[in-house]
Amino acid sequence: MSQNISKSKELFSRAQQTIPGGVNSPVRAFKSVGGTPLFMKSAKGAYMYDADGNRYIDYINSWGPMILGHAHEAVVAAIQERAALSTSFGAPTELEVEMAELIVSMAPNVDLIRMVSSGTEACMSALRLARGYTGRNKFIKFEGCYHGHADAFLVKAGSGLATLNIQTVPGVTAGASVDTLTAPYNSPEAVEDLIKQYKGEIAAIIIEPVAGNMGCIPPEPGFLEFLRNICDKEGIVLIFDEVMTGFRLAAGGAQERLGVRADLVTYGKVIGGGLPVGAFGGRKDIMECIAPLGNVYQAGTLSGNPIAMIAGYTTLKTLKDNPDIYTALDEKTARIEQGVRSVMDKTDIPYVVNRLGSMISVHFSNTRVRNFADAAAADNARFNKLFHKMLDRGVYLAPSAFETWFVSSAISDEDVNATIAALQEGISEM
Ligand code: KE4
Repeated sequence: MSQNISKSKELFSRAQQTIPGGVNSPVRAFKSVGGTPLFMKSAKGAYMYDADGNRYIDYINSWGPMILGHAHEAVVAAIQERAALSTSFGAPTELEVEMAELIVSMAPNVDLIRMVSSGTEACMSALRLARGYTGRNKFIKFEGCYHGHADAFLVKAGSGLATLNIQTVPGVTAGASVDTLTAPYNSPEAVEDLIKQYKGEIAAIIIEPVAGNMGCIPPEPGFLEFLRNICDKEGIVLIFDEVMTGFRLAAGGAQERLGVRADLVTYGKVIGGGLPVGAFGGRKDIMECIAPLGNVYQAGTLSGNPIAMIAGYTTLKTLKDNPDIYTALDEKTARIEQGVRSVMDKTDIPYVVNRLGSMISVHFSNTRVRNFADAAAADNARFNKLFHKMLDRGVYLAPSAFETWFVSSAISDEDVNATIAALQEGISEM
């Protein structure tokens, strides 16, 4: 039962004439799941509408930002009103101060915060800052984690690189990645070995406190605490990349939800409410090394852009003033998990559901999925087939087994029921 997607097909072939691969970000290209990427025309609440008018229950939500659902009245009104006052100044504004104060009031132990325009910029700047603060060069990242596309991070990274199976990225020079050390997620032993081998040389450990770029992989009990302790002992800066988890797992993100404090935190996605925003912040003594206070240079023409700020501010303020949104998000996602289990338990297909809060993923694996190797070893061809079975039934999952599904607060019980019904039908056809 496939939808008519002739307009998307036409737009995709046209797009490929002027845009590499027809998309402005590789994960949108449906490369691993196959088929034609759908071109979206509009969205409202929990639903996206493609160029052919087909409606989809949205589990992408712009890869996380649309936590309140699409075209949220307050966010749209705030953007419309602000746009009339000019879209950019290139000078400081009161709105940026209000945004910084709001984030500091919501996020644990963020003394100072600097706005940028993407998660990539946030992570790139946080790493430079950690290196500048410690005077050390090397850092540890985890296989399958994705921290944006700055050169040093494109080593064993997740998200689109895992989806496209890009092991080494042409153009990332040895010089840019020589100081990048990698360890399997959830492996304290591997981290200990690296720290022993490079004693005194490691500036930072950067981690997605709940991994979302190899499917959803929560930290094993004690893993984040282990990282916190070893960083304290070794004078290493612990960076939580909360671009995905920030303001999603809780108002205070993973730091609040999991009770582990980082030294620096990076944000993106939700803090822009759909507009291009990233940020990095944390301990005062570290953040004070950033220009113009210190010499760790970082800058951006549109950093703190007023339209992006008002979209992010309105989103965060709505979340802060309505904490029951988080309870509801968790409950809805728990119902999705229960529904998946009720369908899958009636089959002989091995599967794993990984979930923490409103981050969830399904892996067709007969072992636990606790790191990238486990996620890569799953029957991802089966996921790719299921993706289209769901899409044909009006349910838009993340188009890769190496991504997390994102739930918005606009999803209704009926939408969850429809999702599970589509899964039931789809699986029975496989
Ligand atoms: P951006 O530069 O795409 O705003 O953020 C990079 C980034 C950093 N850290 C984490 C934990 C992230 O998840 C991301 C971006 N996530 C992907 C999806 N998994 C963005 C989607 C895309 O690349 O189009």
